[in-house]
Amino acid sequence: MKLLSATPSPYARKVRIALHEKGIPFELVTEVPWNAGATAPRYNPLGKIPVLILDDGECFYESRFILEYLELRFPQPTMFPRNVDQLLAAKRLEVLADGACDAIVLVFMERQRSEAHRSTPWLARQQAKVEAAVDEIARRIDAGSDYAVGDAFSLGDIAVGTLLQFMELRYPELPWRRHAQLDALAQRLWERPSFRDTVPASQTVVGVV
Ligand SMILES: N[C@@H](CCC(=O)N[C@@H](CS)C(=O)NCC(=O)O)C(=O)O
Repeated sequence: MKLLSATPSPYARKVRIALHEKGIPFELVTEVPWNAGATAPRYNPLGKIPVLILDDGECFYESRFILEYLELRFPQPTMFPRNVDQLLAAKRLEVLADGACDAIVLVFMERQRSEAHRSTPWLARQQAKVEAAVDEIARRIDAGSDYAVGDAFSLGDIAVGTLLQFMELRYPELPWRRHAQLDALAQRLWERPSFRDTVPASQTVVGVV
């Protein structure tokens, strides 16, 4: 299978980490989805990466849907806690982390505009979402554990670890390390081979806004 990806994308990175943790071989295809000539619209009507393209041509898009596909088709090792409360906790963390990433992408795009066209209230609205989501994630992770939820690596770790490293790239001014439990979790997660092999990197976006 192939994964259509972009180097800064936290959504593609979630999938790359899950593929790595599950030991599933795949071909990584990297592009800049915002730029002219991007192939994503051929595979995803929404024009977004990540897209997982199976050998028979079937496509899965939207990182959460792709992670569900991987979990259903390749259940071992599991990324979805078997305990229902822990599964719901991990999925909540994913909702919060993905939502924070969405707001950071909007901030990044707004900052691409010239100052005359930039909306200060819009930026403030998105920044407030990121800050509130990070506070809530810090409140909800299992502070006494090595993992975000329960006693095993899961979807919650993938989502939170990915958000925190995306902020290092795109939103370094947010002092998320003031939450000692997030700092400690990040240090542990970022040591994993699946995180070390997928550190986000900038791309040059041309002419979107
Ligand atoms: N909710 C989606 C978000 C995916 C997304 O926003 N991808 C961005 C790159 S980080 C993209 O491809 N944007 C191109 C566009 O919106 O035209 C997911 O989780 O997969």
